[in-house]
Amino acid sequence: MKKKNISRLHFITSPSNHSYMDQIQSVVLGGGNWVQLRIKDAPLEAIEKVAIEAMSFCMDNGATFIMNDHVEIAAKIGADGVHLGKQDMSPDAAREILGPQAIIGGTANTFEDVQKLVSMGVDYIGLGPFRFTETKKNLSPVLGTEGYQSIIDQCKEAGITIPVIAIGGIVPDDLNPLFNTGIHGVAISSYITKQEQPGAVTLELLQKIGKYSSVNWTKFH
Ligand code: TZP
Ligand code: MG
Repeated sequence: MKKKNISRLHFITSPSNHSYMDQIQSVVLGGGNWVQLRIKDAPLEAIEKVAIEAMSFCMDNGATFIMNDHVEIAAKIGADGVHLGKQDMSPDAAREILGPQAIIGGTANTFEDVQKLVSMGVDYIGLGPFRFTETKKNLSPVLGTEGYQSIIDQCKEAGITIPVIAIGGIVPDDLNPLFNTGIHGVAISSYITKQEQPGAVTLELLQKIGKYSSVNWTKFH
C-alpha cells in the first residue's frame, strides 16, 4: 500500500469574505498541498456541490483533499480522506466504507482520545484546541503548549508515533513553540481565510514551517 503522506500544514476552510472555492484556489496556488473542506450549517447538497469542485481542483493541482464530517460525500466523490470528530461516524466504520487507502483523521483533546483513535486505525490525529477560537462551536478545553508537550510525551512513552496535528487559533508566532513540542504539523483556518490573499500567507507559513520540520519543502509538495 502506498505510504500516506501527512502534510505539515493543513488548511481548513471557514466562512470568510472569500468563497470556499476562492479560499482553496488561493491556498493551493500559494503552495498549500492539504485542504480540508469544512462547511457547517449548509444543506448536504450544497456541501456536495462545493466538494466536487474542490476535489477536482485539488486533484489537478496535486493537493490532498479531505472531507470534514461527511463520509458518504467522501465515498461518492472519491476524496483522499475524511476528518472525523467525536460526534461523527467512528473511524473504523468509515474505514469499512472508504477502504485502506483512504486517509482518516480524528479529533482528540486528551491522551486517552489519542489512544482510542489509534486503536481505531486513524492515519493522523487533530489535537486541540491550542487556544480559544471562534471557528469551532462547543470547543473542548484549551491545551496550550504545555498540554501538547504532556500528550506528546505520553505518546512517546507509549510508543505511539502517529502524526499529531495541532489545531485551534494558531498564528505564525505559535509555530516555533508548537513544533518544539514534537508535533508533526499544524491545521490553520481563520488566520488564513481572513487574509485578503490567503495564498500569500500560506506561502509564508510554509516557509516558516520548513524551518521546524525535516521535510524537504522543494516546490512545497
Ligand atoms: N477543531 C478544533 S479547533 C478548530 C477545529 C475545527 C478550528 C480551527 O480553526 P482556527 O480558525 O484556525 O482556529
Ligand atoms: Mg465533525
